[in-house]
Formats: sequence, C-alpha cells, structure tokens
Amino acid sequence: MKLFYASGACSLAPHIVIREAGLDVELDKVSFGAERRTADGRNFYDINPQGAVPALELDNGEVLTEAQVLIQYLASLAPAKNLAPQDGMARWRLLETLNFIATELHKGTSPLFKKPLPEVREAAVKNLVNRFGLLDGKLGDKPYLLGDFTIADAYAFVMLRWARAFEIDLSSLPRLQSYYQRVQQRPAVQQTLQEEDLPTS
Ligand SMILES: N[C@@H](CCC(=O)N[C@@H](CS)C(=O)NCC(=O)O)C(=O)O
Repeated sequence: MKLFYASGACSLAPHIVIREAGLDVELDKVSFGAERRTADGRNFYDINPQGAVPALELDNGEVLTEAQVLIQYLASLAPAKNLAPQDGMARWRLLETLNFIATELHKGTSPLFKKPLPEVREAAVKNLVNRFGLLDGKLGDKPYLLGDFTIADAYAFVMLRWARAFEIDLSSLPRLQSYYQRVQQRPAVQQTLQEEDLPTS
C-alpha cells in the first residue's frame, strides 16, 4: 500500500493513523507545482482525478480517497488497536465526529488556503471559532474526543494544527489547547511529524 501525501496537509491524519496502527504503508510525497507529480514519477491526476491528497493506493492497484474514509479503512486493518469503535453508540458517535470534522472544520478551513480577501477570511475565521467551540463541547473533560484515542483525534489534531498556522485565536478554549498538546505528544504523532519534516512542539 502507498499513501500519497503533502507535508502538513489533511493527509497528515491518515499518516498518523498508519503509525498509530503500526501498518506497513509506503509514503509518496506529491509535489504541488504547475503539475502534480508523485515521488515515483507519475501524474497524480491519474491516481486521483480530484488532484487532492490524501490518496491510498492498495496492493491490487485500487485507489481510495477522502480523508475520513482512509482513516476508517486503515483502522480496520488493525482492529486490535481499537482506533475506531465498531459497536453500539460509540460507533455512531465516531461517525458523527468524523463527519463534523470533515464538513465543518476541514472544509471550513479550506478557504484560508486560497489567500482570501480580508472580509472572506474574517467570516471564515468567525465560523471556525464557533465550530472549534463546538468541538470543545464534544471533548468536554475527556482526554480524547470519544474517551480513548481514536482516528477522530488524528483528524482533529490536523485541524487544530491548521488553526494555529492561520493564527486563529482559540485562547478562550483552554481544554482544546491541552488536548492538542496531548495528541501531539503521542509517540506515533511525534514520529509522523518528523517524517513530514514538521515541528514536533
Ligand atoms: N474531499 C477531500 C479533500 C482533500 C483536500 O482538501 N486535500 C487538500 C490538501 S488538505 C488538497 O490536496 N488540495 C489541493 C487541491 O484540491 O487542489 C478529502 O476529504 O480527503
């Protein structure tokens, strides 16, 4: 299997899950220039017509896309690690949380990558501060979003990392700040950050 990624992009979430799960997956860093080329020399659009990372190429050549689907697939390959509850209400809470992260936080942050006009940025940031407040409510006083660490925490960590990079003021949400540090300190997360040449603190 091979994960196509870009450093610090949303592909960081499946990369973290690979390390948390202890899976043997090759990494291929896609270059985002005028062309999108993989490290192994292919046109990335031939792999994912959307041109977006992450993409996971399976051993049979099939390609899976969509971050929240990849992390569920990867977790399913290491069931003993319990990275994605499969039973009862915990399963529905996981899916609810993943969908919230994908549609509210991930796509809520996307406009900030496109050098928005000040008023567009202001509206996006206002919305995100509200949505991170809702994430804080979901976290409550638990160490991780669902209690124990799951794939939702890998995905949420990437969103909080972006919030810091875009200097979104979340100082009114101290629990979320501690949560970010807690996830960042996990050995698998530290390893992943190093592998993507990203700061580890
Ligand atoms: N729907 C996709 C979107 C992935 C996405 O937005 N990827 C970004 C990086 S975080 C990307 O590759 N953007 C480049 C582009 O869309 O041209 C998913 O959820 O995985």
